[in-house]
Amino acid sequence: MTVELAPAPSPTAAPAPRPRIFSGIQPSGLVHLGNDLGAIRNYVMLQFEYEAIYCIVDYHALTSTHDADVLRSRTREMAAGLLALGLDPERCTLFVQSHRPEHTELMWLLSTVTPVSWLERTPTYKDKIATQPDDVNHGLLTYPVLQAADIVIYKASLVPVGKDQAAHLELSREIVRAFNNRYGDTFPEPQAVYTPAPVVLGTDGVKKMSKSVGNTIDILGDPDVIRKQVMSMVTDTKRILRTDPGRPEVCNVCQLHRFFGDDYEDIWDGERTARTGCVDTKKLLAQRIIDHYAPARERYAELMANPAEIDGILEAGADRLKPKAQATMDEVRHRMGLR
Ligand code: AQP
Repeated sequence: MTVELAPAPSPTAAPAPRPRIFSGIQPSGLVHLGNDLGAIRNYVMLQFEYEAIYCIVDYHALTSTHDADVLRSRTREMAAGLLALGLDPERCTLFVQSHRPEHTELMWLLSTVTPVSWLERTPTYKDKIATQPDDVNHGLLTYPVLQAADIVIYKASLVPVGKDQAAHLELSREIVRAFNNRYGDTFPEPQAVYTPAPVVLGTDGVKKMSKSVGNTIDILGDPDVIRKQVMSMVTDTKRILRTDPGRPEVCNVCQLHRFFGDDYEDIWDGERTARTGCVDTKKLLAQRIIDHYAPARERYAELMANPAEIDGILEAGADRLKPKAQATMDEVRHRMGLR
């Protein structure tokens, strides 16, 4: 379910509490174009108007990443990436999930109101069974319950996510309803806030862009890598010869041009009339992505050279959230008859 965002409060109005938003991102690799177009752009915008809480979900990443050093460094990289793309620790709270272990206690409590059948029908669970058949761990099945706990422990009402997360968010709402029905009105039902971008497809042009699939465009990576990734993109598969007319509406490269410049209709026209070839269109896209993210790439390098700054921001974020997390847990334990 999507929501209309409330207008910004007028500067003369009495200060009202800002609605709280929450979103999480996995430290499972470098931040990619799908993350930015699908979610991070909203994270940055919303921090100005809402009480924004953003979480690097390392507990979730454990379902696929099993090397401790890799997870630790990816967590720091993800924090640097989010800060470089515009998260401002003065305006939002950025923290690491495992630094607030109350999330996992709440997850257990929520799991007792969650039928297993709801989890088994989750599309991402079915995908994971296919992509990591030798590692179908329990965490993959219960991932949506932890996700619900992440959101509701702060009683967040809005969740900026990519459209690929729609089914998970609906499940969070169902879990909240089940809890509230059994134990009384405790949590608001979280609602998704989407960017205008659809689910961004990966370089293969078929699957959603995803770190675990390896079809990403790593926007904060080396420009040569970005160029290589964009040049490897699958375009309109029916356009065989350079002189064949292209179909921009099914070409992933053409679709991505919508987000990098206001001349995409002209670019689409070039493809339709075979005035331009796929290679030209890809070269242009690669350059635009490289240019667009150049300042963020620079800031990312500065942050990565100063890990103490990143760690300080993450620690301060987790400390700031402690009273909120503990207050929710006190209420939930009381409602459920614990202690
Ligand atoms: N392709 C995408 N299109 C639109 N939005 C996307 N998001 C991710 N991919 C796309 C949004 O980014 C936020 C963080 O998502 P994530 O942590 O689940 O990142 P991921 O790239 O999806 O990670 P993995 O490792 O590849 O995990 P799997 O394969 O398990 O999904 C979310 O708001 C998401 O909607």
